[in-house]
Amino acid sequence: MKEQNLEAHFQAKIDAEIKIEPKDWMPDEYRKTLIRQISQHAHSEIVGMLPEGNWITRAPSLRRKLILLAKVQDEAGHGLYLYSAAETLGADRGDLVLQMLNGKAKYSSIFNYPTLNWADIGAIGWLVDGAAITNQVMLTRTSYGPYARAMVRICKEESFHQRQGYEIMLAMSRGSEEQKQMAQDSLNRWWWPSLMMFGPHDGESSHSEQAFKWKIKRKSNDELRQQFVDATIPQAGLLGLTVPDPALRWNAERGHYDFSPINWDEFWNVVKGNGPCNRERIAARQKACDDGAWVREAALAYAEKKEQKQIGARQTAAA
Ligand code: BYC
Repeated sequence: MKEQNLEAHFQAKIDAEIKIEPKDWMPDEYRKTLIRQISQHAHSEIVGMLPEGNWITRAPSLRRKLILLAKVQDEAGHGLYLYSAAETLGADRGDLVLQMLNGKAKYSSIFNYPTLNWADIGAIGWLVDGAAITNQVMLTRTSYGPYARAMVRICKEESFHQRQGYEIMLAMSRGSEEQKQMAQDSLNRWWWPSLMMFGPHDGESSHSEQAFKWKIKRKSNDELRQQFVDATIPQAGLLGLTVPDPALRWNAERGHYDFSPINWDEFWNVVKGNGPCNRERIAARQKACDDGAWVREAALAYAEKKEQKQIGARQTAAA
C-alpha cells in the first residue's frame, strides 16, 4: 500500500475503535508520541517510588510498613509493564532510562516535592494516586493495545493505593490535634502540585490536538483536572480538612467546582529541573543505574551464553 493509503487505513482503524497492535503499520509520529508518553509514564512510576520509599523504614506500625512496602513494589511493577509496552514500539529500555537521566525525557512534576512526615504518605496515596487514576482510567481506552491493557491492571492497583492513602488521612484526621494538623499541613502542600500533575492548560498543551485525533488521549488536561477536583472536594469534607483555596466554590450553573488559577510558573520551574527535589531524584536514579550495571552485564552474558549453547545444540542435531 502507498504511504497515503496506509495512513488512511490506520486512521480508519482508530476511528472504528480498533486497537493498534505492535506489528501494525503506524505513522512515525504516532510511534514517537507513544514512546515519549509511555516512557515518561514509566519514569514517573520508578521515580515515584523515591518519596514514599523514604518512609518505609519509619512507618508507624508493622501493618503500615507492610502496606507501604507492597505499594512501592507495585509502582516498580507499573514501571516495568510500561517499559515493556514502550519496547513493543521498538524502543530500547537502556536508551529510555538514559534520556531520563540526562534530562531529555520528563517524569511527573509531582515527584520533585519532598515527603516531610508520615501524613505525606497519606496525601500521596489519596491525592497523587487519585489524580493518577483519573488520568489512567482514560488511558485504559487509549488506541495502542499494549498501553491500554497495561493500564487496566495498573488502575486496579492504583485504586487500592488511593484507598490506603485515604485511610491514613482518615486515621490522622480523627486522631490527636497534632495528627489532624499534620494531615491538614500535608493537604496544604500536596493540593496544588496534584492539580499540576494533569499538565498545562488545554491552550498550552502542545501534544493534545494530535493525541485526540489518534485517540491516545480522550479527555483534555483541564477536563481531567476538573473531574479530579469535583471528586476530591467531598472527600476532603469527610476528612474535616480544608482545601487550601479561598476561591473554591460549587458553581451550580456549570455543575462543577470553581477553583483559583494554578501557579504555572511553579509548574514549569519544576518541569525544567528546578523543583525542590529534582537533583536529588536524578542522583538517586543515577546511583541505582550505576550500582545495577554489573547485574545487567551478568544477565546479558548469561543470556548470550545460553543462546550460543542452543544454537550449538541445534547445529549438532541438524548434522
Ligand atoms: N510533569 O502537551 P502536553 C503514578 C509535559 S505516576 C512533567 O499536555 P501530553 C505514581 C509534557 O510531557 C503516573 N511534565 O503533553 C507513581 C510535554 O513535554 P514533552 C504518571 C509534564 O503528553 C508512584 C509538555 O509538558 N502519569 O501514578 O499530551 C507513586 C506539554 O504537555 C507534566 C502519567 O505519566 C507533568 N505533570 O499530556 C504514586 C500519565 N504534564 O513531553 C503514583 C501518562 C505535562 O513534549 N501521561 N508535562 O517534553 C499523560 O497522560 C500525558 O503525558 C500528560 C501530559 C497528561 C501527563
